[in-house]
Amino acid sequence: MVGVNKLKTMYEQMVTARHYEERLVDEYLVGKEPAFDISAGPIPGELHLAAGHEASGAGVCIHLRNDDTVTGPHRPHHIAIAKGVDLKRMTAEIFGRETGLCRGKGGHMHLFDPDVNFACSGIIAQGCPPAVGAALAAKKRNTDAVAVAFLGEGAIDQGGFLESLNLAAVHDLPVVFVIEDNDWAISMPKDRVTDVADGSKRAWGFDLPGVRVDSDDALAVAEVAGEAVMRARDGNGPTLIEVQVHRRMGHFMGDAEAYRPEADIERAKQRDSIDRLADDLRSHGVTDDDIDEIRERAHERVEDAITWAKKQPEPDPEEAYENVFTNPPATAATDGGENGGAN
Ligand SMILES: Cc1ncc(C[n+]2csc(CCOP(=O)(O)OP(=O)(O)O)c2C)c(N)n1
Ligand SMILES: [Mg+2]
Repeated sequence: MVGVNKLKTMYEQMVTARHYEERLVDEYLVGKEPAFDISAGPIPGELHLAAGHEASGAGVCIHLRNDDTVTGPHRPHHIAIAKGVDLKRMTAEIFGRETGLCRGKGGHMHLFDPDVNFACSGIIAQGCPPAVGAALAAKKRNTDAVAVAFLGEGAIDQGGFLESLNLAAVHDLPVVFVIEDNDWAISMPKDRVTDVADGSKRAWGFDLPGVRVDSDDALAVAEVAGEAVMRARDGNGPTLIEVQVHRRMGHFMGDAEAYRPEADIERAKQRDSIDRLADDLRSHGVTDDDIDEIRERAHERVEDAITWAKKQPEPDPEEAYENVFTNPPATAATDGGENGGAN
């Protein structure tokens, strides 16, 4: 049973994530007209928004502590917020500022917050092996920390995911894999890449429990995830969960979605896990005033983070040479590139 206080926390996280992304849309579009130059404006680079995925991040992370590890995909904001990543430093990272989580070098797909053990990556399924590593470390250290890897349904044929399931199973590791099934991998519908409609069945090949949550119902996600996290914490091994979410927007900002049937876009807009959770809260006796107060608090926090981030300094260009595996040879800056530039 997930109590009303946890439901309220989940609601706040989901509202925060949705409003955060609505505000990022405003900021992202600045300077990108008339030609869509993704490097222009205050938020450079790609931006993948997770509106419609919030139930999965909040429903899973409500069971996690700071010492539990989460690895996320290229669409990470809702998960990062639910895991408790510092919203100001995350925003500064997205705006490419010096005080960002990665000193402005990673952007929105590369958010690393060691204080709450969160990481994400633009490479799909990439988070699975590190989550297995974190789970192995927790087990070797005799702690009851767990790890959770989130990935999209478009990533479940990646070798890294399947190898991770195998290692997790064979070593009984405290890890939970969460597939966010939004039916699309960029422009590729799920049924064109797999005959297995229920991705949680992949668990069967590894003799693991697999559970699918058929709708983006945050309460249902929280109940299933609660069992999986407890199973991992109690030393009883991994679980694979698939959650049906929906993509309310394009794959990334600037995606005209010409490939997507209008009816599918409409269907996604009709379903709103945030409204659904508000109804659940009302049925637990939470008043509309309480709900409004939560929304206002979330909106204020988002505004504070964005205002703060925009005031942060840009990194010094020289910093591009720091924290990298290799640097260009000393001559590269002066030889006009004749020697091939970076090695
Ligand atoms: C290993 C790898 N191959 C290809 C890509 C390019 N790519 C970026 S997102 C994406 C689709 C991801 O779909 P899904 O996993 O379902 O996540 P969603 O975007 O739907 O949330 C692809 C193929 C990549 N980032 N990494
Ligand atoms: Mg997808």
